[in-house]
Amino acid sequence: MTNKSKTSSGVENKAYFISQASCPHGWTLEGTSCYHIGREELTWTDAQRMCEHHKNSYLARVETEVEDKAIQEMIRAQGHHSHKFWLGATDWTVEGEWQWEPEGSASFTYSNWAHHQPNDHGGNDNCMSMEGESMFHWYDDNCSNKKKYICETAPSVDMTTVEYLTTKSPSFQTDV
Ligand SMILES: [Ca+2]
Ligand SMILES: [Ca+2]
Ligand SMILES: [Ca+2]
Repeated sequence: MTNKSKTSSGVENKAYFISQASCPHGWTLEGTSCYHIGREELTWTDAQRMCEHHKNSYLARVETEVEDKAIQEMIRAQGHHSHKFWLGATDWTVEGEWQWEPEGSASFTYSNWAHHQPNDHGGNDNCMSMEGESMFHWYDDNCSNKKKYICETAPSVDMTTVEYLTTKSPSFQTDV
């Protein structure tokens, strides 16, 4: 954003507002969120708890294809492409109704399920995982299984205001 004001002496006062998003150390900025790959293998509930304990984050809510691709790219870049990761959705409340947890926190419009998933195998698949060996497609799986996981949190936004005066040369003082 640029804000211009002109004084009669031909001095121009310009102010620029620069906003810069940044993530905590060890987190990766992709688009409008910060992500962290939890490398130890935990149950879904323990993974969600671990995210909450770190930077007040939550298991990743993959709301758009752009976000999905960005997360996949980050996983590949960090060499974890052959692993499985818990994501933040469950159908714990109503079987077959998937939502990002905590319930109602984000709309569930985009999805990237693997073929024949979710299948609620054995009546016990209620948590969502992303599987690197299946081109990062989503599976419903037993929440008690242990997997790596992806945490997501909002970046901190620093606003910097840069202000300076410019003295204009006489030839430019002909503005109406
Ligand atoms: Ca998200
Ligand atoms: Ca289920
Ligand atoms: Ca399944």
